[in-house]
Amino acid sequence: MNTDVLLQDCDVAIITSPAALFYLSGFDGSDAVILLSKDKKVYLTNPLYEIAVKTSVRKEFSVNVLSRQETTEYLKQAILQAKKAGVECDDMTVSRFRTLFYGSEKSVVDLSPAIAKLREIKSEQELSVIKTAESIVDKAYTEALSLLKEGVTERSLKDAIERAMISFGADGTAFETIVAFGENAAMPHAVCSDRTLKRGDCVLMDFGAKYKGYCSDFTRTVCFGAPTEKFRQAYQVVLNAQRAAIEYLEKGGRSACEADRVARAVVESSAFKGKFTHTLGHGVGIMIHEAPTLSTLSEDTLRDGMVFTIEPGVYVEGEFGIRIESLVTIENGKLTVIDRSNKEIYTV
Ligand SMILES: [Mn+2]
Repeated sequence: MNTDVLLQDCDVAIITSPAALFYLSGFDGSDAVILLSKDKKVYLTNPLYEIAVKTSVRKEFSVNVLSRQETTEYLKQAILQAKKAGVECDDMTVSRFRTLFYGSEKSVVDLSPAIAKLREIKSEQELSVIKTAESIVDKAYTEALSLLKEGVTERSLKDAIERAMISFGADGTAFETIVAFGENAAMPHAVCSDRTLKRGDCVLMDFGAKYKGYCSDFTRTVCFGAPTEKFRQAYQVVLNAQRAAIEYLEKGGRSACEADRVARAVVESSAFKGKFTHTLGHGVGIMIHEAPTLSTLSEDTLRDGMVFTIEPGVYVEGEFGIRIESLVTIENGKLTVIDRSNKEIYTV
């Protein structure tokens, strides 16, 4: 991997975030540090990972097994010898920064934006892993639908979805699964409870698989029993909002802010004005939320190799919430929707 861009403004780059460690080396053992300079790529780890690093860290790195104390000394020396040192400001704690830089008058370069820029463009191999991760959630969703019965609790459905993901090959969950029934779904980030499923409830399910270090992300909302007219209307608004964003991208539109705007305009011109209370989407990769950002304030341009969500929603307090989330990518200038599950209104 070409990491030259990280040494553009500094002569030593200190990498500490688990996501960047994994991205650069293939392994993110806790407390590891990568140190990059013009002629060296060093992976510092502690004795807990001495065996694991032999097979997991890419061969371009020289591995150094050190205690925590020794790592600190090693980094301090490297910083002293450098003119400018780069650190990940989004990751490094103030206390660690103080320990490493105390007494030195080095200027510090923030590497977080450059790393985000590297990570937002996925290689073919990364893309293929993410597609597999999303195919796992498609299968788990089919299983989840078969479990919707009167009296099932949010918590038990959550458990079943997570077990299904594992049984279909996931290494774990990409984030805390959301299962919300009826009025609970009006909270976009609802926490699972023991609430039981009743006829007339909506069922919002938002979940993702972690697979080979990469995340997937997926949301569907279905009806348990006949939907009210209001729900039906709101559902169509959310679906139309998602379609508007997808059509914009299919026609070659590449402004993240414009994608958000066209989707939001559908909701704002409906009876559910003001009820789409979050951003349209986010990049997905090693982390569940990463660059790019699809929002009204985003300045990001959507490009080949990016993987991101399109997830409009409508939330009506005390009644229901609806979100439809797809994971998409741009390949050779064309938009591909990665998830395959049905999005039309669905009644169990
Ligand atoms: Mn999401």
